[in-house]
Amino acid sequence: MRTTTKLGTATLGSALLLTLGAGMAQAATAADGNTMATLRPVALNGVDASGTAMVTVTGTRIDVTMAASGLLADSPHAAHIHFGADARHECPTAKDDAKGDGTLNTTDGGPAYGPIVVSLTKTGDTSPKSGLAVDRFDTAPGGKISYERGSIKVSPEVATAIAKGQSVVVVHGVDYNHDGKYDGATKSDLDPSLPTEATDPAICGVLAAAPAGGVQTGGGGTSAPNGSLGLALGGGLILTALGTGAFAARKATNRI
Ligand SMILES: [Cu+2]
Repeated sequence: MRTTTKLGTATLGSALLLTLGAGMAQAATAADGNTMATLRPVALNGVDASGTAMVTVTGTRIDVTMAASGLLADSPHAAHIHFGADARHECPTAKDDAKGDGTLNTTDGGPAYGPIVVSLTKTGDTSPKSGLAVDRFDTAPGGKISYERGSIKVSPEVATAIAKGQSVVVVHGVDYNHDGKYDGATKSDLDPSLPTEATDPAICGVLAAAPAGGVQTGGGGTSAPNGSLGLALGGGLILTALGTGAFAARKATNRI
């Protein structure tokens, strides 16, 4: 009886140690990487804007740079990283117009990109709670956003999702009637005190995982026009094929 109990305890202890060990190894290596998104107009919403975003993941810390132009000038543009485990990890298409009114609001976009996981505020909190903190987002002087923020803490799950290329950057704020401000009778699906123009998605891009050094391949940096995406992705794929040995070496280094 006593022997059985001892054996049971020892077995449980070993299993626990193994589980802990595996978890720690995963936390140290799983969530590092560079990602890049080309931001394009969201389907149906008639925005003539574009941009790029880059996110570097280091453990559970992310560093973000984003540039965009063509947005409604001098108006707050909520911007987020979105991710949902059961989302498609994509930008929405015209088929996502569930309400059938000819535009895509944030609810329509949900199945494609999931809920907010990081609020790209300029100051203060960056959690989903700040998703509509309109006084802390970039106001796009001249229609342009030039955003840079480092050391944003995220959960291990979010860090891993971003590094794996499953997250999506969305910049919100659409001036449907081109009158230079957010207005109109339709209220936001997120906050009925705001017009839907203030929160509808304007530009969007999937943060694709890039091999180290692959981000520069397009040659355009943060001002890369839309047309260079194919080149950037193509170059990245070639780099991936060529870089398998280098990647293995880098992985080995990471264990030290
Ligand atoms: Cu968003």
